[in-house]
Amino acid sequence: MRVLVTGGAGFIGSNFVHLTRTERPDAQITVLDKLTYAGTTRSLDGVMDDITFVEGDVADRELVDRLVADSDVVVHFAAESHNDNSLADPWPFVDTNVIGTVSLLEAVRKHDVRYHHISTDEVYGDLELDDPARFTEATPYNPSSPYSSTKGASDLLVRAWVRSFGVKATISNCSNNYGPRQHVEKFIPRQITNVIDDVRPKLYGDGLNVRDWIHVDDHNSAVWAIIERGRIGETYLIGADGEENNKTVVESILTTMGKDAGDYDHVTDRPGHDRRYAIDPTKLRDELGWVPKYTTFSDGLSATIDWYRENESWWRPMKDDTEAKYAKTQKIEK
Ligand code: NAD
Ligand code: TDX
Repeated sequence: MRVLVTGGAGFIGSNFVHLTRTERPDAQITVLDKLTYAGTTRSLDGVMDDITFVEGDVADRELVDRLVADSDVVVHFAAESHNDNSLADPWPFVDTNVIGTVSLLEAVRKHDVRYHHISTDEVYGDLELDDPARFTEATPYNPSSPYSSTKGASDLLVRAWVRSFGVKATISNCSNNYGPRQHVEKFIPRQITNVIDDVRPKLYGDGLNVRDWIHVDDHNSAVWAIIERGRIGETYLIGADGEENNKTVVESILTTMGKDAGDYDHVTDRPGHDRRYAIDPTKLRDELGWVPKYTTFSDGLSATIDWYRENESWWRPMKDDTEAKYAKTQKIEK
């Protein structure tokens, strides 16, 4: 099977490539990645000789048409992915997340190629802390940020291409991922690398916002289950019952790394900060028989801490720029 992976030099896409090389060695993988600030071929160290790597933009229609013509399945991970960046400058989010998705949809339509669209639970907006509800495939779209609204737009485009043009597509909306090779702008790697640098972790607002954490390998095993056994035209929510509030996560990072649990700062809150995300993965589990491997968050977190400790050369080049960007808008509040 010839698999085109967009965004394969980013966090989830690169882990997808590594997992696929290990578990499906017959797959012929081509990665299309623009190598933005968020992508690096160093995330593909160890597999570069076994794949075809193409540096390019998913919004480049001619390039995409050519690559899709030579593929059996497209897995579309490429995106601008960080909420804070989308508040500072929404344009790259529109170009990549919306226009880039249309570029791929038109190519898979023309060449009749199977397409899987990677999306996020953030398209559903947020839940109150005391709401017993979780997101399901039937939850109405209600995104809060430029990032999540462009992801929501891309999902709706996929649905329209399925209905109007019969494109063979599936969509997955996953909760917050953690694991190796995640950019240090994101919550968990930012705090782990801060602690390594003897800098106090930074919590937005009161720190009681809840995220539903899933290990990146569990996300990617679910993506393969959907590609192989999912029903065309369907959406599947991916989650591993991992709800934790941010304060608890920071405290776990600190204590696991031998520091005092209270050794963190509260900083300026994110504008429009979603309160809680929570996924009901019943459809994925019942219909496709998928189960996560990482069922204890603290074990997955410890393994992730070890990875950042052992791979400083991977994250060090991105750390200073990231913190300089944050310093422009975030002040310590207490
Ligand atoms: P990331 O920012 O780590 O990686 C994105 C990759 O896409 C980078 O390698 C970047 O160079 C590439 N890219 C960006 N613009 C491009 C363009 N125009 N053309 C080609 N390549 C381009 O993101 P991630 O966290 O790995 O997220 C991957 C996907 O998963 C995204 O679609 C995101 O919305 C979705 N998602 C992420 C999470 C999460 O917790 N990180 C959760 C659910 C869904
Ligand atoms: O320094 C921080 N301090 C902090 O308290 C950072 C970077 C974040 N936070 C908070 C904000 C969120 O409540 O931690 C939580 C997680 O933040 P992010 O890592 O920025 O993730 P989030 O905004 O929840 O979005 C992530 O999950 C869904 C991914 O970045 C998205 O791509 C994905 O769609």
